[in-house]
Amino acid sequence: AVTVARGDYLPYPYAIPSIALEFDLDPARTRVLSRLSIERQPGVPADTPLALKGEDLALVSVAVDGSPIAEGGYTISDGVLRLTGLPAACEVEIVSDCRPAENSTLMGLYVSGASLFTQCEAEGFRRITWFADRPDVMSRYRVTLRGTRADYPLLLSNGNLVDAGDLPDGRHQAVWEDPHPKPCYLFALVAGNLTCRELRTRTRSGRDVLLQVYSDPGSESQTEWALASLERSLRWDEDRFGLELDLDRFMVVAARDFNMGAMENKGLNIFNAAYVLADPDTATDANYLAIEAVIGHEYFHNWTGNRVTCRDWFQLSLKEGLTVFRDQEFTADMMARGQDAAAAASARAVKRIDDVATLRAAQFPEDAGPMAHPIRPESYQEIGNFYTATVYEKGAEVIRMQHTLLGEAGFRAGMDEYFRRHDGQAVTCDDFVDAMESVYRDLHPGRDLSVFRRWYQQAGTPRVSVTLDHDAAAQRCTVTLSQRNPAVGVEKQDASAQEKPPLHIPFALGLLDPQGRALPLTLDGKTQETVLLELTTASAQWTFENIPAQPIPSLLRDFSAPVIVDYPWTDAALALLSAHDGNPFARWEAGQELATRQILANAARHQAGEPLAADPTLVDAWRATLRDPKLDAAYRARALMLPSEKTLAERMQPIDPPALAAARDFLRAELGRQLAQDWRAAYQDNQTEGAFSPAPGPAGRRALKNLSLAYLMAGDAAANQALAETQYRGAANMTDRMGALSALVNEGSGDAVGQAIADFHTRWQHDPLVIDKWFALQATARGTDVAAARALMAHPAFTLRNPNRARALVFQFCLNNARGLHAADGAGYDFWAEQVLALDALNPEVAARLARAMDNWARYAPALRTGMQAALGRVRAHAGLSRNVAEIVAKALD
Ligand code: HT7
Ligand code: ZN
Repeated sequence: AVTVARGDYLPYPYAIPSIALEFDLDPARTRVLSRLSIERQPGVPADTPLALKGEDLALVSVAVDGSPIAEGGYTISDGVLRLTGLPAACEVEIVSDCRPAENSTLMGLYVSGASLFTQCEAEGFRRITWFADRPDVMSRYRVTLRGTRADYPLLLSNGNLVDAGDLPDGRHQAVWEDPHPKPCYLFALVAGNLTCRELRTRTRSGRDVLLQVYSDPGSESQTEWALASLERSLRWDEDRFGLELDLDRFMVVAARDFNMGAMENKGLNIFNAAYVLADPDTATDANYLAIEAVIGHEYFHNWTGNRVTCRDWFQLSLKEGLTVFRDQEFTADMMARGQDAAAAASARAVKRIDDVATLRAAQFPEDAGPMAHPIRPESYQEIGNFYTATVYEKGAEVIRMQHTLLGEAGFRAGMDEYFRRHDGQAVTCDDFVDAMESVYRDLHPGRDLSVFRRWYQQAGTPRVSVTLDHDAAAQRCTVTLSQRNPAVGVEKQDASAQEKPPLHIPFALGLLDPQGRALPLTLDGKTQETVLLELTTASAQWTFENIPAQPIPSLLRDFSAPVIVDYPWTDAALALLSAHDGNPFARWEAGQELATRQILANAARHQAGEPLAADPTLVDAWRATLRDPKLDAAYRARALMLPSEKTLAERMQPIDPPALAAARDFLRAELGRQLAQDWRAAYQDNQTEGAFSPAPGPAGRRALKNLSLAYLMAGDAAANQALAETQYRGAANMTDRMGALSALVNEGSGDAVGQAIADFHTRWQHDPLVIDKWFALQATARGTDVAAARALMAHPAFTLRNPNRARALVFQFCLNNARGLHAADGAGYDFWAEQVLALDALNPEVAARLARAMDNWARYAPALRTGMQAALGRVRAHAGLSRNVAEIVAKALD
């Protein structure tokens, strides 16, 4: 396998300032004519070939300045077309054919339903035409689309529609011009019969713009939220970052078959329909929230990714980490708007909790396993494998730390400087930090971000240990922070690199007195309840005066850095923080830590065959939170949820998922039983009446109500099943219907369970996104084993070809049903291997994501480890494996 290294970057020897593309659209065979203006870069030797990449293309002809080049005048090898002896400036015309209907990879030009779509990031454009398929080659595009009106009444591409009309042969055509030079990964076309919802609005500089959302005919009633989210995104980027839409028209198109969430093609975003379509009957509150976030994310890419793009794919986090940070802030601002200070702080904490929970469940394991990589990777075999939680979510944390270090105004000044320096360019992560550092140096003379830059080159989650020395006589408390950055993943193979240099860690700290009151802390002449300690060395100390008694520390407030904190907590201290910490994030964290300790202790008891126990400290803490009238419902729903099995697994060595699941289930049942009255009260108090709204208030009430139902069912299913059945039947929205169905499927018994499953299917069989929910719920249900998963796969509605459907069933089973996957007979591992191979034959990118389910096999209990390793070995031995899956399994086994 060929490994691409970050250090091997060389500029492309030719500029391609413009490209004219002509498509004769036909699902069986689409002909693409590409006319490239070519200019050799100054200083490049004249005999340097023009090298263009192509994949699964049938070449028809090549011409230079109008003269056909015969075979022999060019070479094709290893997917590269090379032309030599070109004049310093010329026009190259290439005609080739591709086969969209046969393209199951969903990269390049492909068929979904009756429409044609494209996906070019990262390296899909080479499946459309021969080109310099790399992000630093930027061109102006003119695109002509030709097709039959019957099949393709709508012909869309990037930019502005400059011409349209009928053709003499009965077809019609549309001509699009994008005024902004762009890399080819941002090219898009859509052809089909789609319905459109649109609105006109005015940018803050007074330009009229058209916003459009396209989707399948019949789904027009489901696009209102997406369009409104798009308008909110436009306003937010103007307000918070001063960034305005630079196009007359911005289109979002929903595709039923899509490898990821969405794609930010310039002016023509293509979305997975799951992140566009919503109405109260079919979409949950979580779906509404995700749609707003993804619409925002893709819209924000228009500046962070499109106007300023990546020099090479190693810089992916330049656009993705930054844009995730921007979408997180957008959601937080939307959740907090219109609220008083306390409610806004709580709403922001809810968003932060959700993001940190995702990071811990998805990124921490990645950073501790064989695929560990810095947010700016050093090498790859297949770039599609590096659209990871590390590049996206940890990348966002690295941007957030810069925001924390610079403050809101400083960060905004850094962003302004970044755009002033680099608008229209393809740049690196270093260029971004340079812009931020220029502001940081002004704010903190004599300091810089040189240590901070290591976050871009070091993999692994740092550990920060904290000690507190209280001097009662002097009423002084000294806080010591020490960091460790041990080798991870492939680094472990290098004996000389076992410990990496220290990082620049912003560490937000508060101290509470024994009654739980905040202590004022003085740092750098300022007195505050939260201080920001900047740890830039292996260890450092800070001393705080006027601390009469041993304080309780509130550590890493708001999760100010993506690290693991080690501190010798007592349960009593955690209970106090969980009841009193003035920082809502840290308050949530204390409760989670308390629960984590109890679950881990019970998992150990389970392994030893001892009886499990629920400590009253936790039950009391949960009761206090549940009853606290000052806490809003959305926050309580997060605070009362137990840590996920994935987060818990990171704390167990070796990992034993069945023991963890047993311990977590036990605690859930105990909390459900012992607090039954309180859950019942919360269930009653948090009913939502009237017209449905996905706003944070009602969504928070539904979250707490459905959590209460889940606890009640876990505590005593027989006593509460009628409640779940009534809720299922009477549900006025999908959140409540799914909440009830989930409680029934996971905890219920008798005919009512099967009847509810059947009823749900009958009601929603016409809506693929709802049927995905139906599959996912059953795939992750407590009783679903491999045989049940296989039975679900035999359902006529199941297909591996549709990524959403594959994700709903196969991925959900392999990634979120630990009991099923880790069954003692190894059947789960056989199932996984079989599905990876079946998917790989269709769609390597999606298959490689499933392949990652075995990443951390070496950290599992011995009885499981051998089966996981053997399954990986079987996949690796399979002939004809894609580059995508081969890289994942090789790294897992090496
Ligand atoms: N920038 C987009 C990445 C993406 C993608 C990558 C590989 C294969 C298919 C893909 N679809 C979209 C998504 C984003 O981060 O906005
Ligand atoms: Zn993105």
